[in-house]
Amino acid sequence: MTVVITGSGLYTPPNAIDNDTLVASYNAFVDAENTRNSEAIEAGELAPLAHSSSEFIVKASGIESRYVLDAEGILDIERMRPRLDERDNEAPGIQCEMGLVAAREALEHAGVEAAGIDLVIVACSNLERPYPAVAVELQQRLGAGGYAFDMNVACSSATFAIETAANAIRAGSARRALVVNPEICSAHLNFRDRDSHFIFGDACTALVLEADDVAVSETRFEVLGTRLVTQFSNAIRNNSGFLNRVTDADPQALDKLFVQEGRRVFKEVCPMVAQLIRDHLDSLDLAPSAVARLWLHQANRHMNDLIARRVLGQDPAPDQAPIILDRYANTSSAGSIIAFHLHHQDMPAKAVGVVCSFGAGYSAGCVVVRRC
Ligand code: CO8
Repeated sequence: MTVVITGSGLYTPPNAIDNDTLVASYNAFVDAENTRNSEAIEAGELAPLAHSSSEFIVKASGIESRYVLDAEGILDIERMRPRLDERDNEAPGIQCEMGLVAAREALEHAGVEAAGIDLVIVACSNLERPYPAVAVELQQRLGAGGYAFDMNVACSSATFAIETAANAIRAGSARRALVVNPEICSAHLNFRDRDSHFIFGDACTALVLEADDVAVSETRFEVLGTRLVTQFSNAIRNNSGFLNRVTDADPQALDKLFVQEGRRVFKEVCPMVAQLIRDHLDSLDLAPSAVARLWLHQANRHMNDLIARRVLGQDPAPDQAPIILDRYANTSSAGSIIAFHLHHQDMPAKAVGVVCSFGAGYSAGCVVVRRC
């Protein structure tokens, strides 16, 4: 059974915050804190907070801007977190609403009616509620059939969901699947933390996967193979969870947000990912030179340069490993799919590409595709 990707979609939030604007707000917060603590700082009891800088952010990460659901709450130094309204149970959830936009675009590209979908997977780093599943709500509001469920493998959620969807199609449990990645990373980011306040943005992506014999789209990418790997690490961690209430943990404590050791992640994850891609290509009898495009996870430009060099054995050609994190920042599982969505139309028939995501867990997922 041949499984093909026939459509992709992207929801981009309406508000962009560039580095200068984010840094100005962060630095105003720092100045206010240092003034408030001036006596303790002068007495040597407390170290003053240091300013952030746009130059550092671009140099260390390649990020220049990010899209967010709400900019005002993030930039307000009395709040420094997005302000999203709690919704009535009968109104569409926020992630469902993001998913509807991305899913409808993906369905349009695939030339498929929502009713033709028989599996919906919502896969992302953070879900707005434990149940009912966001995927089941999305299935109903789209008018899709079959079954739906949520899953979370942090930044690797999309590639893990692609494997799950492809396997369901191969097994005959579904003929057409929709994989949707609504990432609201701004809600779990500590905007008061100099080391990480610039890292994330919000976005939602969607892909349609089908059995080749029912697909109608001209643009098809055959899924040649999928390979997943996980290895436990605390280097990226978030302790927010339903047990916080019963352990009497402080729900506002900083460990209930995204926390990472960035350098360690860089050092440990790059070799793991390069090895995963090389082994996967090898198992498919594909030489690295056969790879026309690498749609890599979008966390850090230097990470992507290094991984691309290790996989290809040389620097990638211009556009061979497209970067979208300059405009979107890290959008967790959506990142590699945004890269695919914006950079696949020009590929000729038979060109091979690799979607690869990596992140917390650690987890990494590799999907090798060939344009039909
Ligand atoms: N402005 C100015 N200077 C700064 C700043 C700043 N904002 N921040 C740090 N510095 C300074 C430091 O103080 C340090 O100074 P000194 O050398 O004097 O001590 C210097 O800059 C260097 O600091 P670092 O070593 O921390 O900087 P790096 O060069 O390592 O860059 C990065 C930091 C950009 C974070 C980098 O390490 C990185 O990108 N690492 C990889 C991270 C990664 O890929 N993580 C994946 C996580 S994503 C994921 O899995 C999803 C999880 C779920 C998402 C949930 C949504 C929120």
